[in-house]
Amino acid sequence: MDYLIQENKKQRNSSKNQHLGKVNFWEKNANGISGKTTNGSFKLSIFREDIIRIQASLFNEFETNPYSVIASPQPVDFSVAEEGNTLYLETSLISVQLQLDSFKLTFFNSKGNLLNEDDSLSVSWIGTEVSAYKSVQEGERYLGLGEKTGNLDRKGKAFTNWNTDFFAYGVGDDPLYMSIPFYIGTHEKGSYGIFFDNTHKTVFNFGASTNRFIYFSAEDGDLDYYFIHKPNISEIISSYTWLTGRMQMPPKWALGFQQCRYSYYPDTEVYAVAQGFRDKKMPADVIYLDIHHMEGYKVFTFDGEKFSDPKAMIKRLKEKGFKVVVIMDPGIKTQLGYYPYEEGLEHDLFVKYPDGKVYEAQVWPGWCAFPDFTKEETRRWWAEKMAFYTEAGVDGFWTDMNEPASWGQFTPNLIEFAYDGETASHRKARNIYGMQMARSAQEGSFLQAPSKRPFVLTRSGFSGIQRYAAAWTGDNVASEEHMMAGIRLVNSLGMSGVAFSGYDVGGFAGEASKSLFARWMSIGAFAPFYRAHSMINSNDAEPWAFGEEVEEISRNYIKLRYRLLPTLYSKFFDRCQTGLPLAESLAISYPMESKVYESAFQNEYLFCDVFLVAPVESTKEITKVFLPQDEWYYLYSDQKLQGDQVIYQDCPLNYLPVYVKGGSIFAMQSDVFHTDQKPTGTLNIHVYKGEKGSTFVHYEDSGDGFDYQVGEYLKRSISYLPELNAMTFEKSEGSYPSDFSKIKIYFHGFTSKEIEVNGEPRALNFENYAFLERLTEFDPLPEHNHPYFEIDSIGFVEIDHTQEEIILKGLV
Ligand code: NBV
Repeated sequence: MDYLIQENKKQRNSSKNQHLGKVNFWEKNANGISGKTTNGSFKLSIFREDIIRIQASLFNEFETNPYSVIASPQPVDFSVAEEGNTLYLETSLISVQLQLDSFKLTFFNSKGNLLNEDDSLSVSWIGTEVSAYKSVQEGERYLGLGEKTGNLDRKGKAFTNWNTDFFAYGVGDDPLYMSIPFYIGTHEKGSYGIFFDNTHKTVFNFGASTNRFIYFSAEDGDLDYYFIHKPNISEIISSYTWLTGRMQMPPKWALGFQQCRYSYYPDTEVYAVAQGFRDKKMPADVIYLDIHHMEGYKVFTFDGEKFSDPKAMIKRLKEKGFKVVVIMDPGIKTQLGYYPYEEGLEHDLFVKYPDGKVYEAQVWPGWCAFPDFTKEETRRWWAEKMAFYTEAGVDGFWTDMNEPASWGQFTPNLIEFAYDGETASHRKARNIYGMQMARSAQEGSFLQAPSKRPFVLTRSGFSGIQRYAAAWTGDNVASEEHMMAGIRLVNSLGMSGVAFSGYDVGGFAGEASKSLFARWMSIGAFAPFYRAHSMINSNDAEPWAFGEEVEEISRNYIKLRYRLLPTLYSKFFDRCQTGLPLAESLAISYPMESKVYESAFQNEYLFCDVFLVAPVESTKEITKVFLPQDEWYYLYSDQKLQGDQVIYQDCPLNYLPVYVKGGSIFAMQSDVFHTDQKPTGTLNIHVYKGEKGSTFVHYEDSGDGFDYQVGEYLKRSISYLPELNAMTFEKSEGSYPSDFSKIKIYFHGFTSKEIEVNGEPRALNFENYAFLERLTEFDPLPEHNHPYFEIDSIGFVEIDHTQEEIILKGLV
């Protein structure tokens, strides 16, 4: 042990702030530079032109972080130069200046605009706690940080990352179940992202109780962060997901409506609920088995009284077009004779105290041991055990309580985890535990059903969780403010790499009013993950349990979701390649527009690139909506609205304010009642006149399995080119036989009566068109009637879905 380490050991025990010190030595290496300072070591590694990793430690070696980052440094041209007190490190997109006497880092874009700058305290320690202090740029706003409550702009607030089971959390509470230490800073001079790769408890303080700086800190471990810069926020998110991974294409059924309850039992009730959807002609794809499916809450068991023949039950559900998702909690009852416990003991698979005794805490089954999912053997063992469920026909897995949760909510920090190779205490391992459980569940699904795409839904997670699972926002509450808060949580998760997420529609805890449930069902139709769920001992909460009006509104929006499946599925495929969110906060495309951050408008988002959703409480009849620059069409009537204005919008319960962006294209199909049902052979393409055009890439495949990876897909770019008054359907790519033999194109906002199709003149046909069905007037009093919107006389043309290029001209 050299002098430096001896000295730092002393310092690390002190409670006084210790700065990294001045740079005494540096050298260039293959990916950047590394060196020594008075008090420690540092390294700047270029991962790509747009990503630089910054590491600093009080020791000579840096800690490895094996879980989140899956990318490695790419060969990149960069330059290094020393001039006076400054070291310059430059790629084509980022230039970093390192002040040698103070270890102060400043980041510029390629035009020399300052993006981000350390405060002079730069990198410092108090004991083991490491912090990076950053100056605040003029007008700077902070976005993202994953599953965090509060405002879209995080300015003025501090947040803690410490995965926490938080039943019925309040809309300002922190921390919740999942930690994603990645945020985006944005100001006049540009935007950047910072991912702090440290699984200890971390804090991000964006100016709470101080006006000098913002900072992020970790209880222990290195300062290890990635600085990302690209001109646009969406590109920054894409870069972050290049680093930490992207979701894998889910099975199509996971995009359908899902019904959950804590808990549906016995089997006859599960059938009744599933049959309810079919009888009521409400589309649905998934039904959940919550913890009552187990015997004494023991994972990998079925309660024989409640579910006498699970295999037969699941088979019958499948015949009705339902998939079954089962809950898995990590706690294993410490009961001799219960095989998972005995196997875990035998093969040393549980989390232990430092003296080797198995750690036990209480959860649903009573005293439990906890599988150490940070150990490969444990993940594999769990994956093998999952045969219990797949053999019964289960299709998807729901990992709950994986923070990990236990009664008492206070896990002793000394317990030890394998941390894949370097034993770590609970302080370092807690935040990563849930993600490793989800990983194991995904591996189990691959192992047990290799020809099916896994579907895992997780409550807890960390950066990179998107590779393994979809996420939901835990135990929310049936209230208007929670409905709105959930939207921000999902939008924030989207900015943090987790594209596939949602909230318990209707609210988990408490009772939703009729109107709240109806509104939530309509908003949920525009969420990436669409599931209704509710708490034990609460009223029935299926979409027909709130009376006829709510039932019809719910049916309308679920059906709209299913008709939109060609758009959703295509966009999911796209997001698997780009890592971008499906529900995009307006801050992503309009970061400099201050209206976007106002409390009245901060919940608005773009869904699937084309729909501006302006969520509104169910208690309102009229609401203010901010339409950003661009042109917009009110979805239901085609009323054209100029952007860059605030409008007053009527928002009766049966119409959620949704607008289509001018110039955009989306695709629809006929009604289906679950995703395995084939639509009629007509693909409906909707194109909206606008000054700017767009391209919609229509993607099809069989909806499950992996044949799409060897060419069994169909992909076709459909573009609207306003400058040429034209639309093009490029030649299709791939060998999947399309579900559609005809294309019907609806022209929204155009006045043409005749167009040209591949050079031949074609007169348009006209019809009235409605996105939602008319509600039945249950109340005979006319003043209680529901409004009904129809687009009058919209022009359309039908063409054959040949795989060859198609050109339409004369669109005015
Ligand atoms: O398994 C029961 C519930 C589940 O329904 C919910 O979605 C989870 O977030 N679970 C939490 C445990 C108990 C909650 C009171």
